Amino acid sequence: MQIGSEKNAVDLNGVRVMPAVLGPEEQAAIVADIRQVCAQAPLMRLETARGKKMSVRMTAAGQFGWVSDPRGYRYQGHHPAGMPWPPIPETVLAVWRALSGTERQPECCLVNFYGEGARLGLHQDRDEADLTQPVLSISLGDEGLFRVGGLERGGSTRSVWLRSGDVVVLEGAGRLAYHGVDRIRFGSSRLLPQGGRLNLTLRVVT
Ligand code: MD6
Ligand code: FE
Repeated sequence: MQIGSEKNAVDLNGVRVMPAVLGPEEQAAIVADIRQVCAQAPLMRLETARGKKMSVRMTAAGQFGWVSDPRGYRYQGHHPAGMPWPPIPETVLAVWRALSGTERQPECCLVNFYGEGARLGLHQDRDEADLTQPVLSISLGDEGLFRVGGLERGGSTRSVWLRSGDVVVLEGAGRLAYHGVDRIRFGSSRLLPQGGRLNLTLRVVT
């Protein structure tokens, strides 16, 4: 797999945004693999701890998946419907190896699907045991408006449109930055014939 360089990387409050890292063929190969993941471990709309259904649909691959329900949120070793999470596809692992900058392997690939109108509120990724390990995300399909703040809620934020093939890494000073997706431009990409945005986040959990 050919993975592009980081020469156009931009820094957003310590968060590394790398535009156009994956070409059309790499993107299509990852989508095909993620379709298999979703066939084995179906996408679902999780409930937040406050009992509201999220607009983003989620599933996962790897030893752990991230789940949320009225009992709270956590990593767990199986899909809420009972099946094990499928392995992380090799096409996705290749992106991690090329760009994460760590020797450790990801233990979770969280799969987020944004249909029309879906969004993801500002949050920190802090449920992992070793916060010196990066989190890497791959954007596929429709464009999404990614908002990045600082280490506290309520500070100033900056936004960037993430396009299909872009990669974001949260590491170092940016590892605990607040971030979220305000909205997507539904139908802006033809990678997913029915529209929508896929975002994969890879993490070391333990
Ligand atoms: C998204 N991304 O782009 C949501 N988290 O749909 C994330 O929540 C995220 O992009 C950790 C690291 C990178 C990310
Ligand atoms: Fe996140």
